[in-house]
Amino acid sequence: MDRTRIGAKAALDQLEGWRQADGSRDAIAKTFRFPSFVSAFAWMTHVALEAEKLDHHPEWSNVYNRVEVVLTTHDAGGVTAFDVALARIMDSAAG
Ligand code: H2B
Repeated sequence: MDRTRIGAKAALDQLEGWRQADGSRDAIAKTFRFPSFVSAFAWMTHVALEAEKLDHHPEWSNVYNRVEVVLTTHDAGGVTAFDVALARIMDSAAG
């Protein structure tokens, strides 16, 4: 996998439930909701370890049972295959 920019539109074509991030950045976003704070945080812990392995890290914030995620590749100035890969990890871990 390489950090060639593919852009949000190409990434969104390959994913379910993701959207263009707010603002003018080339980034994709998704809101994840869980049954509880503990399940949200457990998911974040799992994803954090996978992100570290991939050396690709999310922008995210958590409020109670909700996690707001934005993915982009800072080195490339936009969305790459790394963002699609991390999005898929997040989706499959969320069940
Ligand atoms: N994560 C994301 N989302 N974008 C990057 O460009 C990026 C990263 N770069 N994680 C990585 C780390 C880079 O800074 C290190 C040095 O590999």
